[in-house]
Formats: sequence, C-alpha cells, structure tokens
Amino acid sequence: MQTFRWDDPLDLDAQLTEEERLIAASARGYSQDRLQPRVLTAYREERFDREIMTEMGEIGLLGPTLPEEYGGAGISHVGYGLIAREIERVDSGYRSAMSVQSSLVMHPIHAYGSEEQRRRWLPRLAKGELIGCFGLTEPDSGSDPASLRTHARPAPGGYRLTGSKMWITNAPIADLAIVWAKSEAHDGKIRGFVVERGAPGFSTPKIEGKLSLRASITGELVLDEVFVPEENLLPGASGLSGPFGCLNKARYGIAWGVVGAAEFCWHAARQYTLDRKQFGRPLAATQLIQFKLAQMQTEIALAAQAALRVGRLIDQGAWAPEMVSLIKRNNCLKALEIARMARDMHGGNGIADEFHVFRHMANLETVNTYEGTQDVHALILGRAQTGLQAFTA
Ligand code: TGC
Ligand code: FAD
Repeated sequence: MQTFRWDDPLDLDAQLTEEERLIAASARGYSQDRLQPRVLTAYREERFDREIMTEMGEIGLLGPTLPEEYGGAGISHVGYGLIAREIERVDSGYRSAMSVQSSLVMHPIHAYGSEEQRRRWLPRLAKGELIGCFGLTEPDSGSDPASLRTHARPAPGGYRLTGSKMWITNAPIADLAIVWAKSEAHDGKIRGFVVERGAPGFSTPKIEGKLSLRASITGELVLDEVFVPEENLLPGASGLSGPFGCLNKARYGIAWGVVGAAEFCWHAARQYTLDRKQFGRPLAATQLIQFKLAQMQTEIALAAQAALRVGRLIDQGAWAPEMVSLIKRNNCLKALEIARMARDMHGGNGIADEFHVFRHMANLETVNTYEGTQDVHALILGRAQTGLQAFTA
C-alpha cells in the first residue's frame, strides 16, 4: 500500500521514465515562469507575442520528437504529450502555437519532404526562427476536407496556387505555410505545398474578434495565382492521408494538452472552495462540491491514463488512428465539462479573467471543434465498429 496522492490518483508519475519526468519539469518551469505571467494581458488584448516561439525553441519544445540532426531532441511521444499538458495548463492558445509548429509543420516536412527540404527548414523551425502554419480548412470545407477547392496548376518551374484557407493558427505571423491543394498535374490529388511569405499574390489577414483562443493568432491564407517552385512541393504526400498523417500527431498532443487545462481548472476549483466560506463553513465541506471534485479527479485521471497508453503505443509503432480519435474526443469533452463545472464553482468570480477558469472554458470550446469536431470523431469511431460510414447520406 502507498499513500494516496489526491493530485495524481493513479500514480501517473511512476509510469514515466526519468527523462520524461525531466521533460515535464522543464516544460512546467517555462510555462509557469514565462507564459503564465503574460497570459492575462495577451488574452485581453487578443495578442500573441512572437518571441514565445524563439523561447520555446531555445529550450527544445518545438518538434521535440524529431531526430537531433534536424534540430529535434528525439524524445518519446509521451514526452511530447507531457510538454503539451504543461503548456496548456497555462493556455490552449500557447499549446496551439507549439503543436502546429511541431505536428503540423515540422512533422510533414520531416515525413513527406525531401532531404534538401528537411535541411533547409527544420533546424530553423526547431529554433523558432521560422514560424509555420498548416492550411487545410477553407471557408466552405471544414469537417469535409475532401471538398477543398484550393488548386495548383502547372507553371514553368513549378505551380500556381489559387484559393483561400480559413481559421489558420499562426497564419498572420507565419514565414511559411503548408498548403494542401488539389494539383492538376497530379490527377487532381491533394498535395502539400510550402508557400513562403513574400510570394506575390499571397496574404495572411488576421481574424479579429475571437471569443476563444484569444492568446493565439489566427488568420486566413489568401492565394491568388501564387507561384510555388517545384522544390517546394512535398514529394512524399499524395491524397488526404498526407494531411491526416499530420492530424494524427496533433490530435494526440491535444488529448494530453487538455488534461493540463482541466487540471488547472480542477485545482483552482478545489482551492477556491476550500478558501470560500458560505453558510458558516468552507464550500469544500459540502457534499455537492466534493461530488464535483471527485468527478473532476476521476475524469482527469482516466483521460491522462488513456493518453499515456496511446503515447506508449505510438512509440512502439502499435497504434491506430481510431485510438487517437477516441482520446481526442473524450479528453476534450471531459476537459470542457470540467472547465464549465469549475467556472460554476467559482460563483461570480468565475467570470472574472483573473481567476482564469472562464478563459480555459472558452478556449476548450475551440479545442473541442478543431482537429476534427467531437461529432466527426464519433463518426470515425462509429464507422470503425459498424463498417458503415455515416458522414454522408
Ligand atoms: P477517408 O475516406 O476516411 O480517408 C481518405 C484517405 O485518408 C486516409 N486516412 C488517414 N490516413 C492517416 N491517418 C488518418 N487518421 C486517416 N484517416 C483517413 C484514408 O486511408 C484514405 O487514404 P487513401 O489513400 O485510401 O485515399 O476520408 P473522408 O473524406 O471520408 O474523411 C472523413 C473524415 C470526416 C473522418 C475526415 O475528413 C476528417 O477527419 N475530418 C475532420 C477535418 C479536420 O480534422 N480538420 C482539421 C484541420 S487542421 C486544424 O484544425 C488545426 S488546429 C491546430 C491548432 O491550433 O492546434
Ligand atoms: P463544420 O464542418 O461546418 O461543422 C459544423 C457543425 O456540424 C459541427 O458541430 C460538426 O460536428 C457538425 N458536422 C459536420 N459534419 C457532420 C456530419 N457529417 N454529421 C453530423 N454533424 C456534422 N484548420 C486548419 O486547417 N489549420 C489550422 O491551423 C486551424 N486552426 C484553427 C484555429 C481555430 C481557433 C479554429 C476555431 C479553427 C481552426 N481550424 C484550423 C479549423 C478547424 O479545424 C475547423 O473549424 C473544424 O475542422 C470544423 O470545421 P468547420 O468550422 O467548417 O465546421
């Protein structure tokens, strides 16, 4: 028998390697020391500080699973998940910036790029000297990316890309964009193109007025006959499996990230109800509050165990995309419920930004939607167990 630790009820810590514990501690130190103090004003002002990317790069938080020769640290997927959890304990928007760069930009260049492309971009992306973004979603193509309209037509020495992408994290500050487009030169198949800032006809307007993920910068990608040289086509990706291969990685990271956001809300609700007295005793002494704290503890412990299990399977090469759908969907839904509960347990203070729980709650609305909505992941799991696809009539 051992003493029960209320904040690590299933002893997750004991299931980590020494290296993974060090990675988590370093990511926590950075997140608490450098990100937490900024987040309140960043959120109020709908601002993302560009230097966050270079800071993350300096301590190895960008593309950390990639080999060292490309600027990565060769760490496990569990280590990557622990980084996401620590950053998202502060804010989902900061985790977004990290996971887009790592899973949606560096991963496709590493997995589908030529050796020349890897050496050209990966080391600078790892340092945060370059920022990347990932353009799949379009104004009329969200859950159904097969319907995307952005297209590439052959041109001397490369391609001309026309179309628009919507809701793209990091777009307004990105130095390069991975754009997924249907290529006339490849039988209309979806291919990945690296579009560099400064290309004539390419612009990245910021989307203003978000009520969620305000500390992350989001924009459009507008492409008007943009010339992309042949050497910027990712040779190793053809069809939707290209972007989906990146989404598997990012969705997995999100499943860990939201555990951090949920833990923040749970701990805040516990402390608040211990401190706050009504009816002559701490709120935490009431049965209803203890019931809610138990719910939070249980769902978070199970979500973390599930993320750990899938991370270990990814590291062993023994995973399936449906496992990622299961944990992305479950963990996001549970984190959102927990954040809403924590907001309620803070009473009126729960709507004030200095208590942070409302911000997490608002962020988790987005996290529940992007990278495949909870409905889409339910349909993926439904298809896997019935053999019947229910996306279309
Ligand atoms: P479907 O017929 O299922 O598949 C088409 C092709 O793709 C392959 N495939 C996968 N490959 C790797 N991993 C996966 N998870 C894969 N899922 C499918 C599949 O084998 C097939 O390959 P091939 O070679 O036979 O052609 O495609 P579908 O059109 O029926 O898709 C169905 C559906 C709804 C599941 C899919 O379209 C989907 O997942 N929709 C959700 C879209 C989404 O997640 N968008 C995310 C945009 S990026 C983003 O949100 C970033 S936010 C970042 C941040 O700030 O953190
Ligand atoms: P829709 O697909 O129009 O869905 C609307 C509703 O209908 C949802 O509830 C959905 O679950 C439901 N629905 C859809 N299809 C079905 C169906 N067949 N059956 C039942 N219900 C269905 N995209 C990128 O490419 N790159 C990024 O970096 C990126 N960052 C983002 C950042 C933010 C802040 C946000 C909000 C989004 C971002 N996205 C990004 C886009 C995101 O992936 C999409 O918003 C998401 O995939 C959903 O698409 P949609 O918004 O078009 O919603």
